[in-house]
Amino acid sequence: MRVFSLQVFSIFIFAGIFQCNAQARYTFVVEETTITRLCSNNTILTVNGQFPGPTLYVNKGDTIIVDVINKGNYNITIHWHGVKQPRNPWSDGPEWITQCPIQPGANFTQTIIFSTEEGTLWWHAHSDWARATVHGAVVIYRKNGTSYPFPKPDVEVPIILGEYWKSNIYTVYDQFLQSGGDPNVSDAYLINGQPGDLYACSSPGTFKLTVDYGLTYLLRIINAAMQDLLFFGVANHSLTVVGSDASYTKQFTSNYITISPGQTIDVLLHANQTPDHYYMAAKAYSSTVNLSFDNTTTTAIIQYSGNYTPSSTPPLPSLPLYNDTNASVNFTGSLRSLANQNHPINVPKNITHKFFYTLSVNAFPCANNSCSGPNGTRLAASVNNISFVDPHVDILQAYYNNINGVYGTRFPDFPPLVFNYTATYLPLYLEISQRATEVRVLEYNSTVEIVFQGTNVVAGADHPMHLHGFSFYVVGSGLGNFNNITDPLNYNLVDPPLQNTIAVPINGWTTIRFRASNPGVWFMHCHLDRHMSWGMDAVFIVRNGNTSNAQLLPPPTMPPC
Ligand SMILES: *[C@@H]1O[C@H](CO)[C@@H](O)[C@H](O)[C@H]1NC(C)=O
Ligand SMILES: *[C@@H]1O[C@H](CO)[C@@H](O)[C@H](O)[C@H]1NC(C)=O
Ligand SMILES: *[C@@H]1O[C@H](CO)[C@@H](O)[C@H](O)[C@H]1NC(C)=O
Ligand SMILES: *[C@@H]1O[C@H](CO)[C@@H](O)[C@H](O)[C@H]1NC(C)=O
Ligand SMILES: *[C@@H]1O[C@H](CO)[C@@H](O)[C@H](O)[C@H]1NC(C)=O
Ligand SMILES: *[C@@H]1O[C@H](CO)[C@@H](O)[C@H](O)[C@H]1NC(C)=O
Ligand SMILES: *[C@@H]1O[C@H](CO)[C@@H](O)[C@H](O)[C@H]1NC(C)=O
Ligand SMILES: *[C@@H]1O[C@H](CO)[C@@H](O)[C@H](O)[C@H]1NC(C)=O
Ligand SMILES: *[C@@H]1O[C@H](CO)[C@@H](O)[C@H](O)[C@H]1NC(C)=O
Ligand SMILES: *[C@@H]1O[C@H](CO)[C@@H](O)[C@H](O)[C@H]1NC(C)=O
Ligand SMILES: *[C@@H]1O[C@H](CO)[C@@H](O)[C@H](O)[C@H]1NC(C)=O
Ligand SMILES: *[C@@H]1O[C@H](CO)[C@@H](O)[C@H](O)[C@H]1NC(C)=O
Ligand SMILES: [Cu+2]
Repeated sequence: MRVFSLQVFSIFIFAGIFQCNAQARYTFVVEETTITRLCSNNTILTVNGQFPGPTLYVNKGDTIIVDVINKGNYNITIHWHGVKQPRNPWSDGPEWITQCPIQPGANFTQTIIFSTEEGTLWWHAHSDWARATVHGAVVIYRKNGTSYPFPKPDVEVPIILGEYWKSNIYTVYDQFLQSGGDPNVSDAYLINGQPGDLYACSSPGTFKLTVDYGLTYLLRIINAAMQDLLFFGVANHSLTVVGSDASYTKQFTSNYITISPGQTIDVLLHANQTPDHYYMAAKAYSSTVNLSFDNTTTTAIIQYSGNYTPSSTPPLPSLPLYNDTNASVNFTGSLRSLANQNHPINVPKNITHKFFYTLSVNAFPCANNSCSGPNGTRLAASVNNISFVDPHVDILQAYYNNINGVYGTRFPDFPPLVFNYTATYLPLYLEISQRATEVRVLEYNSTVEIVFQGTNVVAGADHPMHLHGFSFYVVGSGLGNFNNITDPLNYNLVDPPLQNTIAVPINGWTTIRFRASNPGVWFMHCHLDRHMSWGMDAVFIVRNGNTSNAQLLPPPTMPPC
């Protein structure tokens, strides 16, 4: 299948001034493609036949158009992860939240409005589990005339960490829904679409980055995995962190990074070691008790150019143990905004809405204990004990057109029951949640603080929480129960990181703040796909403000429900 991406140059007349605006237009053809990995053929959904999909290169503040054409056999939607899309939820992408899916044979023209983002983001499917293979990088360059807040790297490379099943992802997904248990663990992790040398039959195609001694490489790392936080590192090289989620950070150096599904981390790698070949590697961080997980390691190669005799096998980085929560929390807690004159921060201080959201895995009784969850139960997940149920008409359309009966507006600000959230043993009645489609309506410009509290109901886990439509400041986090007297005293209001995804630590808490200055319907969910599918989701409706630039843009032609 040939693919064309074309540039359309248009002239706008704006406020009496002629502006020559280069508005790029791209075509994303979603289609089935057969690939061979781990010695077996597999038919997967791809964009433009590429896996991972095409990288989008834009400049800060651009608006681009993407024609998404569904030539596959499944419903699809595309989400631009971390792109705030001011006033334009129409093109955000989560199915049943802002649109009905693009059905096979149909198409949808999406407008992607970039604003303050600068650095690395990504795009991915937001329909069932199609994002396993339908994803790609988004590189957002700084505006012309500005410079990086670090020495300009010589070369820039997207590094997409993926998670792969040898079987069709829809088979895995259907079985997961039907059984009521945890999904089958994946067969491999991937770096730029390849598992690497530590798996059988994988060497052909292993990603290799050839480096020149003395140069600096900007690795734009994206965690596109479905179910796991990952540790990543490069043998013998330290990594200098400079950004996360398309926002710059204070620089710090580490031998490894922890990266959540949904998150991006930009690091500088200085090619300053003895010329040789070295592995970069990623593997899971998984600390949930008794949860099986894919404990394999994916690798790619950093190869110095020049004439030398390389060591017989490349050395591997030493990464933290799979259950090393301190290593995970320590890395994530080290992220700090630049918070300087060129990159100021704007943390809301006058909070109008304080929410406390518990994040739990749940378990429902199942007839004859015949489901595959613990003790024959059916697993679920919830926020404030509500397991979100997808409606059959999208919430944005229902809100915009005043369609009744699609959703309720009673999402609770506090959990219905107060208990020791992180106790080792909890009574079984806490395992049942309420299934509902509830949203929280916010007035324009509300200032929101959310304390996410992970619970040990059924089993504690890390929850990478992702908010659409906004970036938020992460002002605090800790292990155990949040203490509403003492913990706020330690909030960082000076240089908190600005993220769109943040891992709430296992049996711990995280506090975020944002200003609801983007009207629309915005999804918030755990970015572990099993938790999202089980209902660890919430929706904000932000109403229009009074001024015209605080109101929703008119809808484009949306896919029919
Ligand atoms: C994969 O498909 C190719 C082309 O159809 C075929 O030649 C090859 O034998 C298949 N490999 C496996 C492992 O099934
Ligand atoms: C998109 O769908 C519309 C309506 O079915 C159709 O008229 C149009 O040709 C399609 N465009 C493409 C590029 O497939
Ligand atoms: C940036 O500006 C320089 C000098 O003004 C110009 O040569 C270059 O083409 C510009 N680059 C882009 C991407 O606009
Ligand atoms: C990883 O998986 C292998 C094979 O199933 C098993 O032997 C090993 O104990 C596992 N390691 C961890 C840390 O779970
Ligand atoms: C992590 O796993 C190792 C090996 O499986 C075990 O010895 C250790 O006690 C575990 N650490 C924690 C904090 O659970
Ligand atoms: C991370 O660990 C280092 C070394 O133990 C320590 O100095 C630092 O304070 C820790 N940072 C966080 C955020 O926990
Ligand atoms: C805080 O915000 C509220 C609501 O917008 C406003 O009425 C109040 O004056 C603000 N307080 C301060 C100290 O800014
Ligand atoms: C909550 O449970 C944890 C873990 O069992 C325990 O350490 C803590 O003391 C308990 N807190 C309260 C207030 O009971
Ligand atoms: C929203 O709040 C910001 C910051 O206080 C203020 O500058 C802006 O005017 C407000 N917008 C509206 C429409 O109230
Ligand atoms: C399974 O049953 C045992 C024994 O009643 C109980 O201790 C355990 O908490 C149950 N697990 C779940 C997840 O319900
Ligand atoms: C603070 O936490 C305590 C104990 O969980 C609870 O009783 C109280 O209502 C909380 N206060 C606020 C303002 O949330
Ligand atoms: C696909 O989308 C259509 C239109 O919204 C919907 O009616 C149908 O149920 C969807 N199919 C699946 C499997 O979700
Ligand atoms: Cu989760």
